[in-house]
Amino acid sequence: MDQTENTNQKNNGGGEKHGRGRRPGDERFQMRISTKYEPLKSADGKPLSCSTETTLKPDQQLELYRYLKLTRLVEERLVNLYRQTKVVGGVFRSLGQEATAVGSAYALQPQDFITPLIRDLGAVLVKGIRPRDIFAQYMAKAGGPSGGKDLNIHFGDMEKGFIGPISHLGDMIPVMTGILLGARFKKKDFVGVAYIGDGGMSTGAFHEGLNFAAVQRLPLIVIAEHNHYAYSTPTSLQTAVHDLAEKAAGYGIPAHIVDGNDVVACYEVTKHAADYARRGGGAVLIEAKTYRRKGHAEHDDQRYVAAGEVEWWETHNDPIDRYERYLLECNLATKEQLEEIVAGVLREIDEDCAWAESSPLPEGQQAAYGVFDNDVVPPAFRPGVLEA
Ligand SMILES: Cc1ncc(C[n+]2csc(CCOP(=O)(O)OP(=O)(O)O)c2C)c(N)n1
Ligand SMILES: [Mg+2]
Repeated sequence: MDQTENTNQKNNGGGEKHGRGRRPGDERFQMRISTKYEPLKSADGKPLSCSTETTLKPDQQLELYRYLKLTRLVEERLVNLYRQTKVVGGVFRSLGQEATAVGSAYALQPQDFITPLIRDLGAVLVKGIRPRDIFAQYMAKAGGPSGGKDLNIHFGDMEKGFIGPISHLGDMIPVMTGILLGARFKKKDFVGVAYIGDGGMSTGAFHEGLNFAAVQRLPLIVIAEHNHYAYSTPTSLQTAVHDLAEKAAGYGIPAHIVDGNDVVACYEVTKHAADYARRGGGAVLIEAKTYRRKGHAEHDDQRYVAAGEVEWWETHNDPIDRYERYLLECNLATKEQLEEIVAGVLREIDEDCAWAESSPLPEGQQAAYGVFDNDVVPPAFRPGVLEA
């Protein structure tokens, strides 16, 4: 496939979109941005639904609904635990953004890798992590994935294909690029999805990682979650581009803009990018336009957000409301079926949360292992120091 096969391209030849400082008609320069899945305004004030053009089978569509609800309800339970001071550290929500993580991860194959960040719990759940692991991890329990040694989403699972974040800014881009280069050397065949926020895209590591992946034509898919804020900084105050997809031009790679609140579109666009990367096309940038309805973390009161903004998104553009509307309008599910799915999710959450709450914290000495290399660290950090 040619890299320029994307439909509805934004390029200066077509006059649709001009890069800053570029002269119209300069044929050397072409922005390869597909807008096929970009957000559309609602027609006649009709409530938004999802893309109806899909290759998803009916049972997969119901499974997607389950993952969306699972993500939201696991996070709601985490907030509940946080308010009871049972969580060690902060709680980061993906409220309003669930479709981006769920839809994109669902488009991957089991051997593919992801590097999820704080808004991507949905992708971790799609990769096969159970709610009990998440609860135990947030409460720093011995039976949690990191055995009580780290917090919230700071854990990975190589078997299931996801790498724990070393940072929430640009750093996972070069990490995933390195993984893909290593895979090429070992003749392993998989694609990698690296998630990144609008703020993280303005850091140096993002640039170096994506540039290298592009030059090497590695099968890297970068999903840029344009959620309007980086901590308290609005996107317009930390980048000069309007569409984050424009940045792809600097690396010579194609880009897509997708409605990040349309789970079907997120699935389709990622599948398209993954097929392209798998066939040897190289790196792809996907900008998912979405909105962060909560603060950076639970402690953040969002005083910097304009009055009514969050409420507008909640009422008019909630990804789960939209997907429910789609499933019902397309006769893919009945209201009762959806309620049954939610009841099943709640049962699983209750069971897993009870298990995690009743699980022990790690023994002090046990928690000191696997943090440093105990053969080379100074004596003060060796586990023995924790003995009474
Ligand atoms: C080097 C460094 N500086 C600052 C932080 C704190 N920090 C974590 S996430 C974040 C903002 C990320 O914003 P964005 O990339 O838009 O992602 P979002 O939270 O919106 O998903 C900041 C400043 C950090 N983790 N590391
Ligand atoms: Mg952001």
